Amino acid sequence: MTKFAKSDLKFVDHEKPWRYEEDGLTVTRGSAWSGPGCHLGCGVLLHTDKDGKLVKCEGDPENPFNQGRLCMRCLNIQEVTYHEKRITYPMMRDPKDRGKDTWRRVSWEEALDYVADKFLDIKEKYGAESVIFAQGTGRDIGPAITRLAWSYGSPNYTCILSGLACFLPRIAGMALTTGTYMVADASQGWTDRYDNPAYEVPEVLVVWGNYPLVANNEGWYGHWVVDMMKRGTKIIDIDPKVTWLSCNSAQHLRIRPGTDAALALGILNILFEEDLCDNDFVDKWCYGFDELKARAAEYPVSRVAEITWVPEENIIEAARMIGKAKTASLQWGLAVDMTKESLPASQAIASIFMVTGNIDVPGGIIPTISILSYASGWGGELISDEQKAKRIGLGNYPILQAGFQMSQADELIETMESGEPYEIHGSWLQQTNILACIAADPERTHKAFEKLDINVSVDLFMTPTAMALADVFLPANTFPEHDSIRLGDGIQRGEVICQACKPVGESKSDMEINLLLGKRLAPEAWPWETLEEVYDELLKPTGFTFSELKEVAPIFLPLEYRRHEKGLLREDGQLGFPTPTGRLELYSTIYESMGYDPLPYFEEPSPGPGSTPDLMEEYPLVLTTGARVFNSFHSEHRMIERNRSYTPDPTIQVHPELCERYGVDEGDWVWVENHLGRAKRRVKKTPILGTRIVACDHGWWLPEKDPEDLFDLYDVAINKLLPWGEFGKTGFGANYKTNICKIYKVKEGE
Ligand SMILES: Nc1nc2c(c(=O)[nH]1)N[C@H]1C(S)=C(S)[C@@H](COP(=O)(O)OP(=O)(O)OC[C@H]3O[C@@H](n4cnc5c(=O)[nH]c(N)nc54)[C@H](O)[C@@H]3O)O[C@H]1N2
Ligand SMILES: Nc1nc2c(c(=O)[nH]1)N[C@H]1C(S)=C(S)[C@@H](COP(=O)(O)OP(=O)(O)OC[C@H]3O[C@@H](n4cnc5c(=O)[nH]c(N)nc54)[C@H](O)[C@@H]3O)O[C@H]1N2
Ligand code: SF4
Ligand SMILES: [Mo]
Repeated sequence: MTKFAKSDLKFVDHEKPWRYEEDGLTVTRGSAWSGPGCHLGCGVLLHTDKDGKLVKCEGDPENPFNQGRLCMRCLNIQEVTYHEKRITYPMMRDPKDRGKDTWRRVSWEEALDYVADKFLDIKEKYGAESVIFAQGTGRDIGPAITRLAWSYGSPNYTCILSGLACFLPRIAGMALTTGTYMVADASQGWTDRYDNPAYEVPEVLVVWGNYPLVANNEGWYGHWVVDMMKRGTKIIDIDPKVTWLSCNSAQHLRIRPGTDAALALGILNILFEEDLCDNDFVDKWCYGFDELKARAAEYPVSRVAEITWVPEENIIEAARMIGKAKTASLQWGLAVDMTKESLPASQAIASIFMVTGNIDVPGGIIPTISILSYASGWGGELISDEQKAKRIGLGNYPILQAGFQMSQADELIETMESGEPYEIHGSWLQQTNILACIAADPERTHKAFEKLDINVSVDLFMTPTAMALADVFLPANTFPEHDSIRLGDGIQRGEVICQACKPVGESKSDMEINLLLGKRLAPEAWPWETLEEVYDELLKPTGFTFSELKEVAPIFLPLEYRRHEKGLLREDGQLGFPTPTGRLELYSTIYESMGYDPLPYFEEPSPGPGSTPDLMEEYPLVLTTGARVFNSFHSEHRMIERNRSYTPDPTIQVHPELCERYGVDEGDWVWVENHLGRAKRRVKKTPILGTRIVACDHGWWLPEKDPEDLFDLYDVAINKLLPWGEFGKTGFGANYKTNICKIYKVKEGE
């Protein structure tokens, strides 16, 4: 963790206090960095009436990150907060009744006592490792759930995502070779943003496997891309799909899904062949140049064009743009993670920006520093080494030991089924809708969890997951209903979430729920009585109390460029990067010590045209899934009328020529099928993906349908076409975006 004094921290001079009156309403300033709807933290102004009811949510113009901008999920948060389908009190059901709508209302006391008794009983009989604690995408949940798991004694904190294929592969691919995680510098570290004299926009920004305009992923906002374009930045967009951004890019590389590593190695090869590297930077700060050059030589542009479906001239032009730019930066996304060999892909992509000297410079890719790092959890000291060693996947995937705290999800599912090396008996599912969204092969996942003695779901709504599996439902609440914080996680700022309205019904915040259960499971680890005390404790290293932080947030760490030249990146104060060689490792000594290939490589995505030609006869289309849409967050918002109205049905995007070939038309319902399963989709006729690729949205279920049919989940779940167990050699990466399928019309009555 970065060392700093309270006086080092920077903040915005707010004109008004964190809460004030305006036009007969109370305005509460804060952030949305908590569920639902997002995992980011735009600054918000929450307006409540005299009865404490949330009336509207507006963007905070003083917040340097979003500068007043909000997207529809926050603008419409009040429809979520007051939705009639919210579950507002705890409920329980006989475990024999899983899948049946036989819930009964209970008190918090009864629900929490039941969970605590069950968990403590399992711990005594089988060991604490037999209960797993799973979250979905990162929100403010990190500290709450890790402390709960570790204070209870379970090392099995995870998310039920094959190959942990979201963000972690990119973090690992970069952190193991550079010693830190780096982000594109869009001036987000400066409170005065683009106006700061130290900042320069990059000449070129490569947007790779990402659509930030919709996703705003990992706290990196799409509107920044537009801001940078307005200031002169040219875009190289690497995406199979035609989008607004691709149409406004200098180069659009329409890549075949899952071939990003080959493209990156091809670009590297051109940089080497045409002498477009920053030789001085490479000499001083990179390790393994010759080895990488030799590896990249295996990827001549003709071969890369054939693999990636990107024309040779586009690849050459993109490489030259990057190589010749004063500064070139990288904003990458989920598509890099969501292919089996995602780690070498991210290693190859990151190397492009290392050999061109774009690291740690204004507008380039800059090392992140955290105010408080909860990315690695809260309360690691609470769990014994003996218990820690039992984490599923640790033995087989050494990278999990390198600062990553999650269990490997594929191995976990196998463990649940086989009882080897030990039996799993309980689950705690918090902020995650496993069957409808995150898990591969939801039917297999369903069976694996059905075997457990207890499943607990902490959610806002009755989801297919809770309906199918939970014995206890604990009602969480939305960000305007509670206080919370989130600091660090790679982004150099701290935000507070300030309660603005009365909680609906008996709902509670996730941290409060975990505090109440924590007191029952391990009281010595949860000595606090109020949430404010919890947050004061978490904030101690910043020197702020929670109530002080409310006034000044967001807070920023001071930013400097070229920290590697000043000895500011390594614990020992030496110059260079925090890697074993002190340099950016183009050839990874860490991978080598773990027995992995130290250099990046490309492996054909499987299944796919290059790896399973036999399957392509039956399933001739390449299928990518899950590209984000503005109106919903994963499986959320399906019951929120205004949001749902933009995408009323699950869709598949199909080229007009393909429509003709398969005898389908706009609006038709089709089955999307491969060798593993099928799901229903409605045809969206569009040329944006060409004639070899189709795309489906993810996270579908139909809250308007019968709960006992699991809201028709198994008709529409696209993850039925995805297996467990097809993940990368390192334990990271899976094929969520690189699949195959055929399509045919749904018959009447089906
Ligand atoms: N096919 C395919 N599948 C994918 C993807 C893809 O691209 N393609 N993307 C994957 C990725 S990257 C991810 S990260 C996962 C995401 O998977 P999840 O994180 O499981 O997805 P969500 O639908 O956001 O589920 C969150 C659940 O938490 C509830 N919730 C929202 N806010 C709160 C809160 O504050 N407290 C509590 N307790 N509950 C809350 C919501 O109601 C919802 O039921 O999905 C993955 N699934
Ligand atoms: N509105 C909204 N925002 C979200 C989310 C949400 O559900 N809704 N989810 C959040 C989460 S958890 C995440 S992880 C992020 C993800 O957000 P992003 O990183 O943007 O990921 P996607 O939107 O899944 O895909 C981005 C682009 O990759 C392209 N693509 C597909 N396959 C490939 C491929 O193999 N290679 C390349 N180069 N491109 C490919 C798609 O066409 C798409 O345009 O979004 C976050 N933000
Ligand atoms: S990106 Fe959108 S949903 Fe997320 S916090 Fe900002 S406004 Fe809200
Ligand atoms: Mo994600």
